[in-house]
Amino acid sequence: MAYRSFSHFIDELDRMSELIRISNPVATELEITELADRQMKTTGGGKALLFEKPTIEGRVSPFPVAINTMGSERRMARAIGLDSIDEIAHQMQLILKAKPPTSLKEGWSLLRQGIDLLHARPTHVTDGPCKEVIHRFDVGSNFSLKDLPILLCWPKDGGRFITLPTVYTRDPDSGERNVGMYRMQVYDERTTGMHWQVHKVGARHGKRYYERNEPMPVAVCLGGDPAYTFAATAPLPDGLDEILFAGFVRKKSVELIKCETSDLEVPADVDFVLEGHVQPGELRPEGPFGDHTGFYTPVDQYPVFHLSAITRRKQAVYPATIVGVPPMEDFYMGSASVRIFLPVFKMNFPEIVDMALPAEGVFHNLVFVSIRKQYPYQAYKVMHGLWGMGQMMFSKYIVVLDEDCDVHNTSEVLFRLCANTDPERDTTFIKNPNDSLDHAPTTPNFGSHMGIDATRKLPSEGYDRGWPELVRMDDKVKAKIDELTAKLGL
Ligand SMILES: Cc1cc2nc3c(=O)[nH]c(=O)nc-3n(C[C@H](O)[C@H](O)[C@H](O)COP(=O)(O)O)c2cc1C
Ligand SMILES: [Mn+2]
Repeated sequence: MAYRSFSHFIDELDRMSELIRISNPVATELEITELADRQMKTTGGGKALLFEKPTIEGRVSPFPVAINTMGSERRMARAIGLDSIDEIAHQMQLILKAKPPTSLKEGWSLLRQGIDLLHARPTHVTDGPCKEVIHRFDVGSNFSLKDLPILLCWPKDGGRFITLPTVYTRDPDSGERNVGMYRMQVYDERTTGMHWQVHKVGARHGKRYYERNEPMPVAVCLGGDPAYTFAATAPLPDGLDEILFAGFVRKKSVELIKCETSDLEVPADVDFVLEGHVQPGELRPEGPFGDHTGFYTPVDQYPVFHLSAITRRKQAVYPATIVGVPPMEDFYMGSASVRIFLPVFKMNFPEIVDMALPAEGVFHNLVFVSIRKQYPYQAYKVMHGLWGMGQMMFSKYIVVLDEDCDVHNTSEVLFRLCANTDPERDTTFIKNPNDSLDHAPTTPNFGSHMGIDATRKLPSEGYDRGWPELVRMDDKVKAKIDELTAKLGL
């Protein structure tokens, strides 16, 4: 199912009793964060919030703010039109099984073709809701970023940040599109930062424009079908178009429309489009920002985005999220990605049973993976494989467990880890790139990573003491006691 608009999705959340409407004025400066953070810290992710009267320096904004709209398992699934994320994971699996690939590269190309065939190809339109109001700065519009209810998230942030933008760029050589979520610090009415980190596709496109010394057209969308927002965060390989992927997950082709001041295309039903360009070589201090690591990321140099126009719906809703000490909304977005792409991991590593990136590890810090172990040192093979796959390269700690361990139960994982490991024997350290936001490495962007083999050890691994058995009750006794407790009403 696809949504006609971001408001359509918000109405759906309301119908599901997953939304709280707040009609009191609430400040975009810190206050929305505090209310949203309390929801995000509620077990299961709390509710989505719609601030009907957000204020900007005391003035009520004409645009409501929606936040935490994907911040629970249920809302995340509904955001891409599903009751459960597993439906789409299953479809990915079917595509891969239709003609089992022999390599990861072939797997991705198969997925691309499969996704393309499942009526995911975008269509092109010449009019749409995102053009209901057009503010072009070259013809004197004085509408600006100051008119949007952009949040000042945390007390020590360097300014206001657009926190849920989808950033559209093109590879100048191949023409391939990319959509990524990169936060944007507001510098003034028409200028923002562009926080694409060095490993991301936006940065790679940017580098090619710098080398060609050509201004880089960039368009940023806010709102519309939440499938676009999710697709922009998904760890797709470079070259797999997020718009194709969004069309596939929502089972409806995306309608694209040309920008007013560049020839980039964006979905016609989004709430706001910020059009503009990034100038080759121009960098500006960005940050600090209360980040998803739970810490303020320090000031660093990033490209600058100059706006040339804003187009929008008449009744636009401004989408936002906050990041900070976990768990936050992005945990549910990341978990959905892990579930959807688990079939791809399993294709490459058939021994993988399940995988979890617990909230405490903020995606890249901690990975739990369970495997069906057959041969010595298989746990190490899996770690090394994962460290070589896309954004999994950032994983600081990978813990490999036996197939009967529930990796989504951190307490069970810690029990296995403590009980099953000899620290020196069962760990390995490697060198790999680190997430740019990671403040722990001595130098940014690279460092050491640790793998822990918490699986049972085999005699063929030199363990000849006979691995003990886990203490478990008999199934027969369990069944009998189930009956008894039911009878006793316990
Ligand atoms: C709420 C949120 C904020 C994010 N902010 C950034 C950011 O500022 N910079 C960045 O490089 N990645 C950020 N990411 C992660 C990227 O969106 C993610 O790595 C995505 O897969 C990148 O797409 P790409 O491979 O097309 O570049 C953010 C993710 C989320 C969920
Ligand atoms: Mn991408």
